[in-house]
Amino acid sequence: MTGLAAVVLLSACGGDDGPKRPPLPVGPIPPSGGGLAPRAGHAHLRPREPLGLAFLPDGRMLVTERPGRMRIVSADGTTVSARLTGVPPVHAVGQGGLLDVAIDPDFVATPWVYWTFAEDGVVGSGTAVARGLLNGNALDSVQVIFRQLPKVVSDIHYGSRLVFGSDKTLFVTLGDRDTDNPAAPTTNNAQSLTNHLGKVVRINRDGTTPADNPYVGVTGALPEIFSLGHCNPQGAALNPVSNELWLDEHGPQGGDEVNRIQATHNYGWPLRSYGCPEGSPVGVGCQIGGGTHFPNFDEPLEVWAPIATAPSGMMFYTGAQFPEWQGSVFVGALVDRTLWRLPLVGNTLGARDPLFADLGERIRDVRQGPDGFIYLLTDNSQRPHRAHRALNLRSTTCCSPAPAAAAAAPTKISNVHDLNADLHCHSTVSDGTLSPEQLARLARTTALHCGR
Ligand SMILES: [Ca+2]
Repeated sequence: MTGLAAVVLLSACGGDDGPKRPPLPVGPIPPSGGGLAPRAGHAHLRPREPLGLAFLPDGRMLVTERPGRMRIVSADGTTVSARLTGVPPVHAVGQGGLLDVAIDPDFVATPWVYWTFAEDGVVGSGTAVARGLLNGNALDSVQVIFRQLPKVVSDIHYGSRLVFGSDKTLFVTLGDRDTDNPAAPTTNNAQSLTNHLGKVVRINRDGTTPADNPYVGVTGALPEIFSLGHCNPQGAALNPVSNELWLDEHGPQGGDEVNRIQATHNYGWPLRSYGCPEGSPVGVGCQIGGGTHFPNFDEPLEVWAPIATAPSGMMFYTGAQFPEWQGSVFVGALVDRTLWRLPLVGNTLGARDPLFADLGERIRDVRQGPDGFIYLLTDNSQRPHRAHRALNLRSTTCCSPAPAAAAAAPTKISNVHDLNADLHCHSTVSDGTLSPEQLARLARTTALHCGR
């Protein structure tokens, strides 16, 4: 655990890797378009580091790779396209690079693909959102529709996730860019409405600001802001029942959170956290601001403390393939290398349950496919002996047929697909409905079949 914990202790408010730096000065806001030019001397690429996954309506998958590539994976996971053309250069340093990806709610009519990325500015870098029309293996008519302001001289805490609301507006989760240090509170940028650091913003699909955003017309506030006080939100999803945005965010040393996001609400960073300033002794006495968020800030729905889990992608499961898991939230974890299942209890969460921990892989994203199966995007880049297979897409496919059919129909339980196409396994069992524990066990078995 010591080695894994050290990964997170390196960051002021959770990143996932990269060297720790002291809080860095905020740089000037770059001129419009200034971040699109490639910057010389930034070829520090780490190949095949997948960060984001989005399904196309036909079951194929868009996958981002941090160094700046986007690819299409076939629906059966056996083939991977060449990199799509049209993706602007990214700041592929530290935690920066090509980040999340999403498709337009009206993709069939107008095939816009949206993605977030770390964009170079004249000074520093920042998270930005672009979109392009998917045309074969090309992204056409590419335009940057949002830029986090200001750019910052830091290579960590970019966030970010893209989630469309039920009204087809686009939520973007944005990290504090490591500008807030609770041990030396001099900036509190995540608390300020004059910047996009440590915020959730809400924009229209063309990048304009929705007229009903909560800070439209408020003097001194950036109108894109929807909520504030976030540290480094690297996972988000829309609650299918309430249509609210939920997210997970890295805390400092421990204090990772799941939050239910509401307009104008303040989630406390860097003034409150159940985590502690980095380097603190493990315990509750050092919790930032005493830990408790109420009544000044929104209490998190779930907390990992005193040890961080380093949460990544988030998903609400609604599919038919895992009836036992309907009504559960899933959160990937980088440090714990597990998939957390958190059952919804009304509008809050029950006790969490770790799945697939013995796969030993950092889970970057979790998505429900059009087939109702669960897909995990894993990243083995921290394991040198597997570096050549750093980009994995794993389908934990298991079937739980209707009880009447269970006795007669053999049940296909698993496919494991490796995006490098050097690994493709398939096996079957004849059981019927499976418990979550059985599903996890079978997934492990399948992994062993695949030589893992
Ligand atoms: Ca909080």
